[in-house]
Amino acid sequence: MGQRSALITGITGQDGGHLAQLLLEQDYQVFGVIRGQSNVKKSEFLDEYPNVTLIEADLLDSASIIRAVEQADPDEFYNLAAISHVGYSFKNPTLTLDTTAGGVLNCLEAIRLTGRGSSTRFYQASTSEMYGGLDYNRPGLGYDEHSPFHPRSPYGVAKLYGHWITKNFRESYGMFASCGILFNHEGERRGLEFVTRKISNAVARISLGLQDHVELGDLWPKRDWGYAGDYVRGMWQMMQHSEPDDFVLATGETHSIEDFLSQAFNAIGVDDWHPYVRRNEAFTRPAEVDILLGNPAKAEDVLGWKREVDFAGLVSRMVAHDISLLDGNRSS
Ligand code: NAP
Ligand code: F7E
Repeated sequence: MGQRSALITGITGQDGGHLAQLLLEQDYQVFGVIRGQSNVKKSEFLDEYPNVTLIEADLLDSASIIRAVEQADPDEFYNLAAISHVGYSFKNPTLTLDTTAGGVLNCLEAIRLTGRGSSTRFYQASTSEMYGGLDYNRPGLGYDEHSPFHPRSPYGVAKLYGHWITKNFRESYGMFASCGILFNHEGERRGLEFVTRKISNAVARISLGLQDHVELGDLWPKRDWGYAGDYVRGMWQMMQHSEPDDFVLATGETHSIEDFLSQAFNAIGVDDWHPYVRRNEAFTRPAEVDILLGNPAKAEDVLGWKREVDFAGLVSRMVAHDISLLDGNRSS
């Protein structure tokens, strides 16, 4: 078999970086979609991954995605691009709809219209936000591939369209199109706008005397938080499976933001985080997802997927990374 090729949208995002690394290690030829005429992440990305070929395209521009598919001629197409921030999606719902929902259709159509419907395998980044947390009626068991969907944000609603249009292309055209229903996954590459990285970065800055508090919204919601490196391995495993299917990736544990704060502040020797945290309504949402807990039994049984990093390990590696990053910046 010759060298395999993969096209990744969202390559500048958290999962895009982890996935590019995984595929390069496996000797794939990796192509990444990059948008914007002066994307600040471009040179940063190329410094880290000089062997990734970047293609200028935008999920909103269907012709550009067709050209990207023609240039990369991918064996595997990972659609990771999205407006992915839930809070932002309430403020910009139309852009979220066009990107996070319509963008998926543009990718699928690009594969089909370029005659690659039977040769290119497609991965869609579906999400636990499609469940919404309201119908959590099986305490302890968690959401699985058969649980009902009830999205609670423009982001969740848009992702549900992406999920169903991917299944529709599988059923209508026989495409190898799979959806990974991934619960929250975090790590050193997580954007600072997401709560875990916002906390790990603030805790690192507090420990170094660079700030004295952090402003957050609601602290009671619970999430099933795993490590992104484990989850991109699961994406790849879905693409190697004998048939297209949908899989939940999760840890099977759920923790509140308060739990995350305790763990993160413990890592710098602080027992009581309350003096360092202030509430700011700006970080709350019009509708909240109270609790998410996933059941990854199918991925474990069928794909042999297993997460390696646990909650404590995740928090401590994020805090340690942010401390060393800030230390390095201070001394350079
Ligand atoms: P992320 O860090 O927010 O990255 C999003 C990526 O999408 C960025 O590379 C961004 O590029 C790109 N993008 C946005 N709009 C675009 C457009 N119009 N055209 C092309 N690219 C565009 O997201 P992530 O955490 O890596 O997540 C990857 C995917 O998994 C997303 O679809 C997300 O919704 C989904 N997901 C994430 C989680 C999680 O916990 N991380 C869980 C379930 C599902 P720029 O650099 O140009 O902005
Ligand atoms: O919020 C609460 C917030 O923005 C987590 C995305 O990757 O995972 C992510 O979505 C919780 C929510 O992630 C702040 O209200 C409190 O209850 O880190 P988040 P998310 O909304 O769970 C899913 C699976 C995805 O698919 C998404 O793409 O934390 N929270 N205070 C806060 N959240 C933020 N961002 N900032 C705060 O200050």
